Amino acid sequence: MRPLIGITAGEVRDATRPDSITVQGQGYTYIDAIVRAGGLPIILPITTNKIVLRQIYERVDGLLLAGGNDLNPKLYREKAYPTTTDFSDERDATEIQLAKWALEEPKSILAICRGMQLINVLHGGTLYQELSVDLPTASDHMVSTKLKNNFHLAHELIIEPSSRLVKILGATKVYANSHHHQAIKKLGKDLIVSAKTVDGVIEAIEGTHQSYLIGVQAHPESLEKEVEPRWQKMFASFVEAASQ
Ligand SMILES: [Mn+2]
Repeated sequence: MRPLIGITAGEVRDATRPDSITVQGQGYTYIDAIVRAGGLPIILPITTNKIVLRQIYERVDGLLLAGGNDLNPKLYREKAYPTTTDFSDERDATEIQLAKWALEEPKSILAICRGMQLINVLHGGTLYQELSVDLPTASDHMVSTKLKNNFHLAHELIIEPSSRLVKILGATKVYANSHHHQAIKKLGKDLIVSAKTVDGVIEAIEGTHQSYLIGVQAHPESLEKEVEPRWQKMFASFVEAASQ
């Protein structure tokens, strides 16, 4: 049997229909990347019922913390900027609980975009709420979103030679898209920075312990099929680690 990879759900709202019920779901790209990497993808629902969540958690072999909306800044003891919007306390609470269990056990974790920010906050780190305000020297990290292009190669990541990521990808530089207006400010405890862009923005992190914990700020699940296939190795390494 292939390992079962739980992908956290996002919330999708139909703004044109105020009466519509919020949908839980996740993009095809995450599902397809896990299928290609040899895993069995399953979308984990947002629920505040801890017993239900725990029983779902126990069935999965690996946890993929997906991208999405901003985290509630109260999680890192800050008030929300006007541009920090659309946060969901239910989604935050669900993912924090899943990540805590997976870190304790440990189970393999791959954390993408918002997921990487959540891992950092969970380790006591903080975020720049708005890069254009808090780090004006940085390049535009919303460039791929503005171009409406998930396959856009926005910038090169410079990968730390001693990192796990460099061994996995077999490269010290790799291209990525950029869909984030927030980024890691203070790095959390027991984490290392494994990649940055030339402007100093943290683009990947990993855990210092033996267990598999990798976070990336970009959306490599949109690139791994053909645009930057080196990212396939990261998904494959995650699925492989989850199968152990
Ligand atoms: Mn970026």
